[in-house]
Amino acid sequence: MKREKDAAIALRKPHASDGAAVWELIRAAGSLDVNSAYCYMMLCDYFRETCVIAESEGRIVGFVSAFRPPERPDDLFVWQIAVHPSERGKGIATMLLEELIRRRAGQGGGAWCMEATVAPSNTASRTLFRRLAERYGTDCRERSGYPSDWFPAQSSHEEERLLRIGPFQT
Ligand code: 9YT
Repeated sequence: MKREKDAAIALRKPHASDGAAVWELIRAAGSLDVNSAYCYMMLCDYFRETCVIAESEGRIVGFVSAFRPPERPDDLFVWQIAVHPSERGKGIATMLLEELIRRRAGQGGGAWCMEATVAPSNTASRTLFRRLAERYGTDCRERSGYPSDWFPAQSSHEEERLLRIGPFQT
């Protein structure tokens, strides 16, 4: 049930100058690979059409980065989705993905799929994508993505399972 005191969530495209705040958000989110601040600046600048910022009272509380894979430009690869720990349970991650779907739908071009990789321990993301597929009446298939032994030994990184959600119709 929606809590009355919750401030409204506003969704928008990012600007390069949001990169540092996005970097802070990714660090706070806890379960994601923290890339460089420069990386987030570039995403916010060169990929702003496929990235979404969620704001509450002017504060960045959610972010999704995505891009169209150059060899399969109809599809959308969702790189990272993050919600600040203080803002969880409000459906912000779903709002971010639905905004991506809305934008993609506005671009036409027929059926397309969303892909993402998720570590086995990231049950929140896995549930998020599975529920999204259910709501849109489409599939969420999972297969091996990047095995843990492809990551540097000293990083002890979990495997990343590949989720493919779709097709979505534009
Ligand atoms: C959808 C999502 O957030 N995937 C995370 C992929 C990877 N573990 C990363 O970049 O943090």
